[in-house]
Amino acid sequence: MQFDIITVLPELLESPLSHSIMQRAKDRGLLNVNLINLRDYGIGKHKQVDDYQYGGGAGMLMTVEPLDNCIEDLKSNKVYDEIIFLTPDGIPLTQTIANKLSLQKNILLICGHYKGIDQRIRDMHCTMEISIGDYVLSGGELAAAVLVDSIGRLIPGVLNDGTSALTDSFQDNLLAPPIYSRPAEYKGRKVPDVLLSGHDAKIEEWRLEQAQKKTNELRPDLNA
Ligand code: 6GU
Repeated sequence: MQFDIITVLPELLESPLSHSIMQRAKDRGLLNVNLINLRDYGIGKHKQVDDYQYGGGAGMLMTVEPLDNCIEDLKSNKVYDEIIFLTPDGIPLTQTIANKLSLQKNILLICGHYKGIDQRIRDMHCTMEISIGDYVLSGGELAAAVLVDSIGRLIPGVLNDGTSALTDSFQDNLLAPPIYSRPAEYKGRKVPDVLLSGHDAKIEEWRLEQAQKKTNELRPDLNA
């Protein structure tokens, strides 16, 4: 799977996608991330990519021409399955969306900065607009890293234990149950007996109970 990411801050995306599971996915040839510096398409001597908004208002936005030139350049080499703008006014990212996107081959991500991007880019090029939650980040890069991570780990062969993505929180609309490792007792706190029992059916039953209890307490909206 190939992600091309348009950004004015490629440095911000390098590290988050170069460790742990994402790096393993790259090493295995299952994931490739190509960062495109929008500055290379900037206008004039100062390679400008931003300007004030028509109608007035605080803050700059990313202008239409550098983005359009950049996107057209990329499109001339490749057909994208989705062109996604990361924005707080997009649809909220869910596990269902990550699952669907993990089946695609080529995805182009556009990271906004400042106040956002000229609406005409969204109208001309974007097939999806995604938000990672109801709060505002200073740019789309961290959101893009979150999106690539959530999708990348779902690509078949990326996780070592092929079933482990299936037991994640949200995969079944339940929060994950508590988990424990050695030692069986620490500072007087004991691992629940059932987990040491070796009784698989009882363990599964306990985990489901705990997951349901936690979901009802913290996220009743998930099984509404
Ligand atoms: Cl995708 N971008 C920005 N700038 N802020 C956000 C976001 C995206 N999702 C939540 N907040």
